[in-house]
Amino acid sequence: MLTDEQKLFYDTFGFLVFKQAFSPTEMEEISLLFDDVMTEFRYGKPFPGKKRQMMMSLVEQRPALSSLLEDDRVYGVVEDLLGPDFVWIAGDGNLYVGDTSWHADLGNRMMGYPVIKVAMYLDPVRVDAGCLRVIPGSHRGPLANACLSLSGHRQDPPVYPFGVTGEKVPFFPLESDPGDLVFFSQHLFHSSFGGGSHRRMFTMNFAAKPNTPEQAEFHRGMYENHLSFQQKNDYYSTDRVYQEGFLEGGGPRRQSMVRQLVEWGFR
Ligand SMILES: O=C(O)CCC(=O)C(=O)O
Repeated sequence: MLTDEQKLFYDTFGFLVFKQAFSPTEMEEISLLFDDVMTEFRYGKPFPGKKRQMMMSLVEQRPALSSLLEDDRVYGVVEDLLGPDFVWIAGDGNLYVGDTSWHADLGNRMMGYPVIKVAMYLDPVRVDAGCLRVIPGSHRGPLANACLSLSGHRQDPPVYPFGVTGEKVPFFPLESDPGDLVFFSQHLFHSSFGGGSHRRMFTMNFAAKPNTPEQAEFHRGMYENHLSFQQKNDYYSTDRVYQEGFLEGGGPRRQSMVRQLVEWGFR
């Protein structure tokens, strides 16, 4: 499905963007379902716009959203990038408020173990108005190590190792319109600045087939973090990571990506 050039692009720069992968009609449905689920997980209350709302199992909540995992435009690309028997980690639905400072989701953990985030923004996001900014190539090698010091931006008081604030760190903008699909490595440094207080976005996260005890341990750690997040979630608390029935359902593609999770006893 992916060309060799696209795979090389992802390997080298750490991301791939597919413009208008989904039609306006598809996006209308996805958008409505997203709003519906996010509202349900606020017990119908309006979003106050003060603090990010995040819930883990968004795409698991509605069949039309869950089907994205098995859709060629997601599954096919992920399979090409991660190889056979890749595994589902979890998704999340987000209403972002304000800036997201520079970070790589995995920091310097599990370097060399491929983990991908697939993101869909449901409103247009532009360079100084909430689009994802990435540092191309920062997912591996010396640049990955050098970028770790960006975590200083989150210290109190903040530390700016390169002498510039977050907005001034050199980046490539992944501007996005509804229908675009963004794939990026969870080792890639990214941020976003200038977005509003109601930035709608959801993700789907996958990892290559775990083959070592360290990789299995990593998945357990992620699961435990997610579970604890769900239990303490201010908007809606639950003691599961995956929606009831999700791990048992779907077609062969979904079953293949969750089999390992079921064996590990995740729920
Ligand atoms: O869109 C954003 O503000 C940041 C997204 C992000 O950090 C993530 O999905 O890991």
